[in-house]
Amino acid sequence: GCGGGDDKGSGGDDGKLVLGFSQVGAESGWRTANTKDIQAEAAAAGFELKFSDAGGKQEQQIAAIRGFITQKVDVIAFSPVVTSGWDAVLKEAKDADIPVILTDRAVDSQDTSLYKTFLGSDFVEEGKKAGNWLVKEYEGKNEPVNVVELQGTTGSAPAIDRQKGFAEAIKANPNIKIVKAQTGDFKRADGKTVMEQFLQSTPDIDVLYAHNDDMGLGAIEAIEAAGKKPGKDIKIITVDAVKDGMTALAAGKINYIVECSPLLGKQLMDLAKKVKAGEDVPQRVLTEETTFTPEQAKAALPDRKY
Ligand code: GYE
Repeated sequence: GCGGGDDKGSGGDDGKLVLGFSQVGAESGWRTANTKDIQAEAAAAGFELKFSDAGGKQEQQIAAIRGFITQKVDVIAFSPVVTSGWDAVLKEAKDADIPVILTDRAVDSQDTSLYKTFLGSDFVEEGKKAGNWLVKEYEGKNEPVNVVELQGTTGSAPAIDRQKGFAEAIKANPNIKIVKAQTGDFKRADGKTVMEQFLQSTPDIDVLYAHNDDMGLGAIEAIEAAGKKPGKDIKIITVDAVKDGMTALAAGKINYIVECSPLLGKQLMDLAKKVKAGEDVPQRVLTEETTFTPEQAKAALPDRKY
């Protein structure tokens, strides 16, 4: 640094806080919006951002984090692709005295001193909101309701928790049955191919619950190709509320979306500043979210930023 003794601890040559961020990949519209927001907010905060895209691979995330440790960045943040297998690299960061912020997704490490805080949504709650809507939709009816579930990346926190919350919400209604569940890896193309298989193997699907908008949008293509009407012949519930999802919701092809906000950048930069300064931060920082019906989507779409 060049500002004398008071810039000690700031890793950048020019005294800027250096943030190393390891992103999952670019699997969905949510992820793209999340990446853009983090880049924009890092610039707005005057931080130097070292951004690394892991292409959906845990080994690449671990390598990126090790790289950040070698480069002695001030703060490391990352969105773990899966929940397990992080203890060793988190221990390395801790031993190097570099604070870590979990962003968006959780890890299953028992030792919570391995990271400073976890910023992101409550995915169990999201799954519950999706299930509660479905229960309400079929209230007072006893006919069987056949649900197929397109799950997110296997072993990821949002896939585990959205499955769990949904199952809890519907469990008191034995007529509502999950007849098929498979991963579509949070991707549009996979959502389409898995839905094609569901449609071939299961003739009477009433409802699709997709763990994100992209998989739901891929499934809509498969449903239309099979000569059925998405939103009518098959009701569709998704999570995220990105613009493409909201557009399909407003058009009646999706029936309900549970919001999951990708705009974590501002809160992440504030937390990075604080952990760098050695200030206390809460162990858990939750994002505020809502839900959307088609009418609400129509009203919200003109101002939707992502
Ligand atoms: O819902 C999905 C993305 O971790 C909350 O990851 C995130 C999820 C999001 O691929 O679209």
